[in-house]
Amino acid sequence: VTTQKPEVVFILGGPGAGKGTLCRYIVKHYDYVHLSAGDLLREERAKLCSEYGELIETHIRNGTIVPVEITCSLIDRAMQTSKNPHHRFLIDGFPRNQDNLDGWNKVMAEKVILKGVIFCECSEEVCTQRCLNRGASGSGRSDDNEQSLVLRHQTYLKNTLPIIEMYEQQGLVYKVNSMKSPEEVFQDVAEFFPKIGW
Ligand code: UP5
Ligand code: MG
Repeated sequence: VTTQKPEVVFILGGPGAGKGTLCRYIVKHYDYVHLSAGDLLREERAKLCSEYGELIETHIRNGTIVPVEITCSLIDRAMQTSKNPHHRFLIDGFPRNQDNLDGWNKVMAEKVILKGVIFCECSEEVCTQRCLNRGASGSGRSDDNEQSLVLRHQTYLKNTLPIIEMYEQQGLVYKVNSMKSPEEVFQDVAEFFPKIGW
């Protein structure tokens, strides 16, 4: 019924760990909507009328994190305009730091049910190589270069890992080794996903 709160699963992990790829597999098999915070920010940046375009681009290029008010309102809007009648969302690449977490807790946490956090574990070397390969094959992403990747990984270690650890203490984290092939990563997730999602 319409009063039912949306269910949310966060997907976290380093830059290039395979969050987006895993989400694309999950939505093929389960009734979830994939919302990538990074994709939402890149879409917002691309709008000519956006007042945040330059700010977003600076953060993306430097691997730093956009203020939560911007990101959270994009996620909120995307959830509200989604046509999924079951209201289940994979939120990919968020929350990435304490500011993100505080902002989410303030405006969103009460409106949803957080079912769990999938943590894609992947070495820095593999993450970086994946993004460099993607850049070399024409991703067009302004952060798929060596300089940005060093910064992205630093931000991940310093700001995002503590958020994952906090969720881990709450018993919400499901880890997956995302250094395997995409199919294998999905198979591993499929083992525990029904425990999270239903
Ligand atoms: N690939 C994927 N899985 C593979 C596998 N199992 N085996 C072999 N190859 C695999 O994959 C990356 C590449 O690796 C692809 O070429 C893929 O084919 C291959 P992808 O699935 O895209 O990995 P993902 O973890 O999603 O990598 P992404 O680059 O999107 O991660 P980031 O977390 O760095 O990027 P995001 O878009 O989330 O954020 C970008 C920036 O936006 C941030 O640095 C930040 O500046 C900003 N941002 C915020 O400020 N706030 C937010 O809330 C979110 C983002
Ligand atoms: Mg991604």
